[in-house]
Amino acid sequence: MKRRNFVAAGAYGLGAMALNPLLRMHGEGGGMWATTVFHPAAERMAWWREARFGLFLHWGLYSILAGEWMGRTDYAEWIRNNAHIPIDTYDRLVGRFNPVKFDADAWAGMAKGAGMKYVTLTTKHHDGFCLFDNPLTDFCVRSTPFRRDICTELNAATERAGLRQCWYHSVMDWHHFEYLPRRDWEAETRAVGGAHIANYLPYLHGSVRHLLTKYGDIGVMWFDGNWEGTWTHDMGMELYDVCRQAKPDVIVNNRTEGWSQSVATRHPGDFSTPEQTIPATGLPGVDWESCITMNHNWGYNAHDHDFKSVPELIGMLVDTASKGGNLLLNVGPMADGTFPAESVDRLAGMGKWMQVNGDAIHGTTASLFAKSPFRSTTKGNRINLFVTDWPADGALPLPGLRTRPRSVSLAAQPDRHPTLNTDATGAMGLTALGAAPDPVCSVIVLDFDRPPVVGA
Ligand code: FHN
Repeated sequence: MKRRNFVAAGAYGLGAMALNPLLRMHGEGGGMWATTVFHPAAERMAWWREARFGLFLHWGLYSILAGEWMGRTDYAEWIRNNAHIPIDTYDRLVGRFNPVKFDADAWAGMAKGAGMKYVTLTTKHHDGFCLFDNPLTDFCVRSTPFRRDICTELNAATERAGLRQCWYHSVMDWHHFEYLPRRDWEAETRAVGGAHIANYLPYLHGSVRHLLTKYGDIGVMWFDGNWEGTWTHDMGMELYDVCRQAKPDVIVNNRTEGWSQSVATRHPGDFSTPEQTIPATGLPGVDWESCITMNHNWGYNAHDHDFKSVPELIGMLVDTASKGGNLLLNVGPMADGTFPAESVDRLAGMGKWMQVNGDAIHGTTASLFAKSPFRSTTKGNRINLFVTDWPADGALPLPGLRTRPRSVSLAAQPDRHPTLNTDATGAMGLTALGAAPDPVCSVIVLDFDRPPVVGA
C-alpha cells in the first residue's frame, strides 16, 4: 500500500499561537496568522487536555451520493461544489435522507471502545444542510423522511457513554441566500440578487446559539470554512464572542478567525487545528489538535478503501500525544447511518491497544526527551516509553535522563521489569529481555519518586 505523505501543514497548523496573552508569536510577513493570541482558561481546557483522542464525524446529504456523480467517483463532502451540482438538484437529496440504521448508542460505543473521549459531529457542513432541527431554516433534518434530530440523539448517547459532545459548524454556506461569495461556477444560475453576508450573520449566530443552548453540555465548537474573503477578522471575533456568551466554558477552535490581512492584536480560538498532518515538533506553548482521515476522505466515499492500518493509526495517536497534542480521527458514516466496515475495524483495533495502553495517552503531556529512538509521554512522576522496534538485545537508551526511576515495568505485563543500567559516563539505559509485549507498540513505564528531569 502506498504510504501517504501527509499534506503539508495547512495555515491552521503552522500559525504561531501563544498560550499566554503576553506571549505573542509572529508568523511570516504579517500574514493571516501574524499574531495569534489564545486566551484559553485552564479550567475549560482541562478535560480536553486530558482527553487527547476524539472522533470526528462528517455526515450529511453528501453521504447519500457516496462520492459519486455522473460516473466520477472521487468526490466526498465537497461534491456539490466540485461536481457543479445545481442547488435545486442537490436540495432534492433532502427527500432521500433517511438513515434508518442510525443508532447513536452504537456510534458512541465505538468511539468509547476505541479509547476516544469526545465526539465532534458536523452539525452543518459547507453545503448548508443542518443535521439538527434548526428553527431558523427548513434545510435541515426536520424536512427529511427521517425527521429525528441527530444532534439530540447523539448528544444523549455520548452523555450515556461518558463522552463529551462537540459540534463542527461551517461558516461557509453554499445554500443560504445571504452567504457570499456564490460558487464561481453557479454565478449565472444563482445570482447575488442583493444578498449581503452581513444579513447571513444573524442566521449563523442564531444557529450557533441554538446548538450551544439546546443540546446539553457541549464541549467544543469546531468552526470551519472561514477562508473566503467575505469573512473578516471582526466577524470572527464576533462569532467567538457569541460562543463565549452562549456557553462561557465552551472551547472554540481557531477557525472563527477571518483570514483578512488583519493587523488586529487579538485573535480568537482556544486551540490550533493542523489538518491531515502532525506538526514535526508539535506546537509548543499552545493547545493543538490534528484532525486526520482514516482513508483519503472526510465524507463517505464508497470507492475509497485505502484506509490507514491499525498500526499506522496507533502510531499517529502516539506521535500526537508525545508532542502534547490531541488526535481527532475521522469517520464518514454511510447514508444508512452505519460506519464503513473498515472504520469499524480500525476503531476496534485501536481500542484493543488502548485498553492496555490508554493510560499512557490520556492525561499526558509531551515527551521530555529532546531526541530519542522512541516516543514518550509524561504524566506527573511517570514517563511512558513507546517502543515499536523492540531491540533484539533488549538495549534501550534513556538519553539525557537525569532522575533515577524508582521502578520500571511493562504496561501490558506489569510483572515484567526491564533492568536499569548505567554506563561509565553515568548515562542510564534499560535492558528489556524477552519478546515485545505488543506486536505493534509496547509501552514501558518508568515511575519516579518526583517529577523526572531529562537534560539535553
Ligand atoms: O473544507 C473542509 C473539509 O471538507 C473538511 O471538513 C476539513 C476537516 O477539517 N476542513 C475543511 C478543509 O480544511
